[in-house]
Amino acid sequence: MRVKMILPALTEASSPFFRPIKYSLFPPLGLATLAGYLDPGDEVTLTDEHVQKVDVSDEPDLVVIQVYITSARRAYELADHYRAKGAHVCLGGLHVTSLPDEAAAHADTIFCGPGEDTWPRFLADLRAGRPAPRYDSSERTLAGLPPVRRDLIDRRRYLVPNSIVVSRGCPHVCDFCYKEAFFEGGKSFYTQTVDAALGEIDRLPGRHLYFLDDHLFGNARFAGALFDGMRGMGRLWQAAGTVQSVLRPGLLEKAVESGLRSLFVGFETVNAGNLKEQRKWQNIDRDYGQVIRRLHDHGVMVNGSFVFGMDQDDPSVFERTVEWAVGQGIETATFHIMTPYPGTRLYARMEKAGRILHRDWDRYDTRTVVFKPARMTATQLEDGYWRAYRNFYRWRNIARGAASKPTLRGKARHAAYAGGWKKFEPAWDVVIRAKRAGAALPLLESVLSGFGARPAGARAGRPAAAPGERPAGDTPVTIAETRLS
Ligand code: B12
Ligand code: SF4
Repeated sequence: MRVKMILPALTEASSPFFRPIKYSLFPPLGLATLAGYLDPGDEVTLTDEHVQKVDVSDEPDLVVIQVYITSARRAYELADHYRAKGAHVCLGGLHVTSLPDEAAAHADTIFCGPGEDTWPRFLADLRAGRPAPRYDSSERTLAGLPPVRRDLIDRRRYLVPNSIVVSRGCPHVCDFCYKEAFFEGGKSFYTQTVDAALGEIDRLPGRHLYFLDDHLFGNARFAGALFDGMRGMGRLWQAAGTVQSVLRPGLLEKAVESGLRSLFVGFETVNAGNLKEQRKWQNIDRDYGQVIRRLHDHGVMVNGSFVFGMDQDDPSVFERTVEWAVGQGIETATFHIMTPYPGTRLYARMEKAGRILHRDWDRYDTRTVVFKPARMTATQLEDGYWRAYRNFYRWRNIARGAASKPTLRGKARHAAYAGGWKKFEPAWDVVIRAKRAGAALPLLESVLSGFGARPAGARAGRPAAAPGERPAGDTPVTIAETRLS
């Protein structure tokens, strides 16, 4: 069987004019996972439109497309094209799960939820000549997962070819998050076995890893055993974690010893009221400053994630957030405009209140306002979002953040990491066009490792700061107090 797998891109990512590095970071892991279930005799190709053109002149038997909200329009266009040519077209992924009826109009078969149970079932049905129009996932396990078909990925095109997920979902229930809707009908947080995860890590070449798990630290027992197993492997890794998990005693230390050097942390907002509204319980009353100090004390760089436009935000939120983040010495920040994805509780709430402005999914890209904000205009929100990015990444602010690091090496690492993402975009564009994003990986590794330094917290005999411990005279600041007004 000739199988064509496609990860379509949103318009910006395939633009002939300018391509941000973020679209050349990670390969299409979801599709490479599904490819693992195909037969050895199947002829399979995997095209990631973020980094290569889709050749639509071929005649595959089966077309498999992963649909995100921002790439839905393009996904449907490709699906219609291949259906007209007689291929059996499968659509799955987050957006299909949110709006199955919309997707079904463009597919022979749709898939809701994760694919590990439904996809092998479909393949068996297809080979038996009776494929169903819809499959809903209900059995949630990663046991017996076949090896991810990384051989289908052109590693040179990605800055981070070694992306990996060892769990699915998250134990929390934030209102704006995709995950409750996607995992409906079964478990919404589960992990591989530690041995299987270590086995997959072992198969990855090179040194650097990026865990794309929603919450790698979500099951402390699993995470602790994983980090123990990784110790001594010589890895250098990045991941995402919650405020709460950073404060948990012991786990961060193990992570650092096994190679953690940068963590994406969902702070989300500097307004405490927003956290209650969004049911982000795990962040409420946490000392954000302590989280950052603890990470920095262990030599872990912080990518702070912030969402603008929640109902407690007024036009002062942008400056207050940037000022707080720079003052804390956060190395990189990712800002988002709050975006109600269909299927989430946030969307239902907004829709009921008549606050959804349009359903043009292309613009549900977290940079465009798609709902009516409560305490500012849509223009104020969008302008403020861009201003926050510009201000956070001004050289003056990068220098201020770097100055907060105690050593010269630490200052240089901060400046190189923060500057590297946003100040050299034209250089990234050239590298991407030359299909050589992977060539910059040694540079990333060098910066992450602090140019060869061992992080303070990982040094033998030097106890790392425990949660609750703080330098004398340093006043605790909880999220409620981070308001600068
Ligand atoms: C890595 C990542 C990226 C990477 C690369 C994406 C990639 N190569 O796949 C980059 C940086 C490019 C990116 C960009 C964006 N992203 Co992104 N990203 C992720 C992240 C962190 C991990 C994705 C991943 O690899 N998961 C692991 C694999 C194993 O799972 P999976 O891909 O979901 O695949 C499984 C199932 O979905 C299913 N499945 C998927 N497709 C199909 C098809 C069939 C036929 C079947 C049977 C099953 C199936 O089976 C797979 C195995 O279980 C997710 C968070 C998340 N947990 O999903 C956000 C996430 C997908 N991103 C999101 C967003 C909003 C964006 C951006 C718009 C952000 C922005 N402002 O730029 C852009 C645009 C994306 C686009 N192209 O349209 C949202 C999507 C919301 C939505 N409803 O679509 C998420 C969920 C983050 C969030 N919490 O809000 N992203
Ligand atoms: S902690 Fe993150 S991944 Fe988990 S539900 Fe909240 S937003 Fe989603």
